[in-house]
Amino acid sequence: MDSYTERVSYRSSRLLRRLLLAAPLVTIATVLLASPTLAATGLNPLLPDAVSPNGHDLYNLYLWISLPALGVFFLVEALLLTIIIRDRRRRHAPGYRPPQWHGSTRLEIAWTIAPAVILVFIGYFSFAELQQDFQRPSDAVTDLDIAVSGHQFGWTYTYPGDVQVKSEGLTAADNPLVVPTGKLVRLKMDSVDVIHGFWVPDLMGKTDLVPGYDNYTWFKVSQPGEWRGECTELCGAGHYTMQLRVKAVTPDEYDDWLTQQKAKSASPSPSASASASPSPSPSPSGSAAPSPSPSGSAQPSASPSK
Ligand SMILES: [Cu+2]
Repeated sequence: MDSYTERVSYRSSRLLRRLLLAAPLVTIATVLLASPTLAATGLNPLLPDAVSPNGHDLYNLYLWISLPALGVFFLVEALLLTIIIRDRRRRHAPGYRPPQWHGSTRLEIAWTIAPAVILVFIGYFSFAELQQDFQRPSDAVTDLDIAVSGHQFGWTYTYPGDVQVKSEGLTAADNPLVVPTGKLVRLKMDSVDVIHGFWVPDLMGKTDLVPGYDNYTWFKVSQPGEWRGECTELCGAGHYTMQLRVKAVTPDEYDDWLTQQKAKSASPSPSASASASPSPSPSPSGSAAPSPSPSGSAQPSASPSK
């Protein structure tokens, strides 16, 4: 390699190194800048907003886990930078050969035990918190029971009085799960086909919807608003369409809304309305509304008789 080529390749590798160094910084800056905008839409790329007790406990858990994680990060980075800067080639004579040694029993024992202790600490608190998230609170404290049923690809919410709301495909924004603020809401979850996952990060941890098995989760939203979520189990080609919206309104608004929904289902409109009628009258839309009968699990694509 002549000296010109050497110079050019040295320069381009320096440029490459600078770009590689800049990339993570630019990414972090972008996420930080976009964070408030995204949070306003109910989607927070950093930490969820935590507007329910479960959400709040999960938020605290994130913070507690972040402490050892940040500690380890800064320790490792500091050691790495020290070695890179202190032992860089330019600081030594040409042909310098560093001392050759390996093995340090004390160090190796320390860096085996320390991470194990940290992981036990994280595991203990995570497990305790997640157990709480799945605990079915006693009926005495539950204000409202809503059944959530998942299917490929959408959600059916059944409210007291058999009022059903269907959120099909990408219609989550139009058909949110409506809940009253300040009330303890218990969700009973199941699925009619494959395993789905219900997750609204601001409100609760993930809960799976398993066919033939009822899972429970609960939450209490402290303020009116709308929060987004997603199905968190890869459940098929339309998985990405299984978006979620939870809308919290004041108890009075909730009562009005429920009355409206009841009236709607009592007089089914001829148009294919998004809210399914609980009566067995034939639905004008092709999708079979899950009726309470066992045959309700029939889903157009899954039914061979169709
Ligand atoms: Cu799903």
